[in-house]
Amino acid sequence: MMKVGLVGMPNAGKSSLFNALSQAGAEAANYPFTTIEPNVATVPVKDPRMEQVAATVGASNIVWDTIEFHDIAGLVAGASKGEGLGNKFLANIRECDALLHVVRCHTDENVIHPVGKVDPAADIETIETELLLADLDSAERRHSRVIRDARSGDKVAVAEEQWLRQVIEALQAGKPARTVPVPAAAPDAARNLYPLTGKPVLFVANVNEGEDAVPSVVADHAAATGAGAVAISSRIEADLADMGDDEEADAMREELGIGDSGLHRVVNGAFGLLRLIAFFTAGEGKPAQTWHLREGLTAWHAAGEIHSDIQKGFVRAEVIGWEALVEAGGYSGGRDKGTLRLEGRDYLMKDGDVLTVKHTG
Ligand SMILES: Nc1nc2c(ncn2[C@@H]2O[C@H](COP(=O)(O)OP(=O)(O)O)[C@@H](O)[C@H]2O)c(=O)[nH]1
Ligand SMILES: [Mg+2]
Repeated sequence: MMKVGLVGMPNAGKSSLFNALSQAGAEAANYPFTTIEPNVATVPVKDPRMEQVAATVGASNIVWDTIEFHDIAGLVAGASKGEGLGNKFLANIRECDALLHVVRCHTDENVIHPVGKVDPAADIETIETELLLADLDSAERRHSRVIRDARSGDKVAVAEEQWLRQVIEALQAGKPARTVPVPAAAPDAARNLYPLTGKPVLFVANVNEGEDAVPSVVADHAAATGAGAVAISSRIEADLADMGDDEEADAMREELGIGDSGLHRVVNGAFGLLRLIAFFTAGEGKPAQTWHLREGLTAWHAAGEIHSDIQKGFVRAEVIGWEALVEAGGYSGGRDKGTLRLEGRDYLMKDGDVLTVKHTG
């Protein structure tokens, strides 16, 4: 399960977008969202490969992995210093795998702007500053710890210390941590710090009705900071979602020339941002399940996605590519053909692997 958080200035259009994503209208657009809390909605990520895998092994049913969207309200200037409910919001953001940063670009005068002026670049800076300051604080604390190990000559610590110094410099210059590549010699450096500005970001430019281009201030900023960007009109998407799938909504989409592409762009953009690979678990007479993992992680990490106990008791993994499994007609066929392999915990997972973890306990 991946968590995607909606952040942005008050009145930017977060809740409108969230509602659009979670409404029945989204269901009609092939995204059967479920609202599980007022500000949390999930959507299953369908994968046609899984249908073949499940049929091949005779699974009882399919359980789809989900993306959870969180409407995170109230990130305001001063949050990093605990202003308002600052700490709580930052904690919410910390738990997310990626962020949708909603930026008000529409110029509707009926909608109040918190500082009285529509200025996308300034709004982005306000939000990012809070995240940068929170990261600076944790990076400095982590640095003072790691520098001791680095002085003793520990190679990993030396690489991590260098990286932290670069991160601190970047943050001080107003650049997010994701712009500083993690060194090969300290692969866990980012996981140890877990910076808010290290998360992938998709800027959602909330534009005037009838526009569909990302304004250049937003597009340029996204490009300069390794983020993605899409344009939508949150209000129209919310209105359309309210209408559901009826002819009126279709006619309106046609008239506005937006199809159902607005929400598609957001969901696909969010998903693409995460740079995930899919893997599958499937057994006869049991639920087959899809999972997602960051690129470059191992069978041991995959086991942890399934269950912490399975990871703890990891003995070995049986792995077969989904196509090879379908081709062989099942696991025993794969064993005969040699396409089903035994792998250890450091096996690098590939997109489309079907995994069985042998574990103790
Ligand atoms: N004209 C216009 N108004 C919008 C748009 N998106 C949101 N709004 C309005 O702006 C106000 C704040 O939107 P909301 O989604 O609640 O913002 P949030 O504070 O970021 O959650 C509401 O009155 C919305 O109807 C838009 O694309 N165009
Ligand atoms: Mg809101």
